[in-house]
Parts: sequence; C-alpha cells; structure tokens
Amino acid sequence: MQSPQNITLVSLLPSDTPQPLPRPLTSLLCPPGRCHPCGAHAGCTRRHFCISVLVLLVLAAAVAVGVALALRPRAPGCTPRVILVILAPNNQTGFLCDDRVTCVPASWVCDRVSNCRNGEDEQEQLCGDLPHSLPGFLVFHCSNPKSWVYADQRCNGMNDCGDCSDELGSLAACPPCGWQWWSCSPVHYEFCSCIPRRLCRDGVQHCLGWSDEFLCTP
Ligand SMILES: [Ca+2]
Ligand SMILES: [Ca+2]
Repeated sequence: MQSPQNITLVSLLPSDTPQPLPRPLTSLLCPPGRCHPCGAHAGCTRRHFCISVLVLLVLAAAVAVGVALALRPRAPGCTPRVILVILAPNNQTGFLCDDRVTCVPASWVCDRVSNCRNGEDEQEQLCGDLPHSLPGFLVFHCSNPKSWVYADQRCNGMNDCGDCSDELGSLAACPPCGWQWWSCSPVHYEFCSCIPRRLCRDGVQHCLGWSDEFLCTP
C-alpha cells in the first residue's frame, strides 16, 4: 500500500484519461504563452527564471513586513512607556501593563491599588522613590520645584499643584476650557481658570464676576 506521501494528483485521475505531466515550477514563472520547461524553448531563459524568482522574493518580503506591522500589539489611548512620549508629548499618557493591552491612567500608578493583572503598576521598582522612580512621562513638575503631580492631572481643570501651575501658564500649556467648562476667574481654590459647567446657575457664586450665574448656561 502506498504511503500518503506518495499519492499524487495524477494517480487519482481515471486510468483512461491522458496523464498530464506535472509542469515544472520554472515553466510557471516564465512569461505566459512563451515558455515551456526552461532551457527547452528559445523564449524562456535562465534570466527570466532568475528575475521572476527575485520579484517573488521581494513581494513575499513586503507581505511579511506588512503582516508583522498589522499584528503588532497596541493599546488604544495608552501611551507606550517610552516611544510615543517623544512623538506626542501632549497626548494623554498612561502606564501600559505587561499584557500590552491594559492602560492604567498615570494617577493610578503607585496608588496602592493593583490595576494591572500582576500588579506591575505597584511594583517596588516603580514606586520605591517617588517621583524619581517613575518614568518621566507620568510626572508633571509644578512651578514649585518641591511639588509634582501625575501627568493626567495637568490640564484637568483642577488645581492639583496648589498654585495652578498645572493649569495655567507656559509650563502646563493647556488648551482653552472645553465645552463642559465655563471660563472665568474662580472664587474657589480648587479651580484655576474654568469651572465645571454643571455649577452654572446653581444659585452659588463660583466666578468672581458672577458670570456663572448670569451668563453661563449649564
Ligand atoms: Ca494602581
Ligand atoms: Ca490639575
């Protein structure tokens, strides 16, 4: 009995059917209508064969690179620990867990709550000497050299530095108030240049000029 490796397409055809000989690979690579087994026809040369193989190798390499790039793991919305900070310093930053999928907001790192599956966000190497042990992109240094906040506390509307340097000035470089905020000079310490729009017309003064009660619409 034949082993499976010895079974060919030719042997499966009816016995009275003319048995076509398998075409050599080289004949498939030559220009259509011009060639038969290379070397046996004037239109098919070794040069054709080599050029065809070279083209196939280049195409295969291009496809392999494309597939590798498409399959590269990526976590949407999370800044990988080093590379994207250079490319997009104003992008929202986070800590990428070892699973390469879970993105932990900067202020959740070293907060004594494990947010990565294996607790990478709370490891001693990362949290042993705050803020120096943290990657630089997770930290924002306030104008007071002794103060720092997490990167996601910059431009979040709240006075986290205590002197509003995380919300105002060239150090923070924040965009204007978003649509959920109302721009004014707040009377409360917790805000800097915007107040949440939900505080408008609530019967309580939040802006120095009372614009939150007379101009702002929730
Ligand atoms: Ca945490
Ligand atoms: Ca802030």
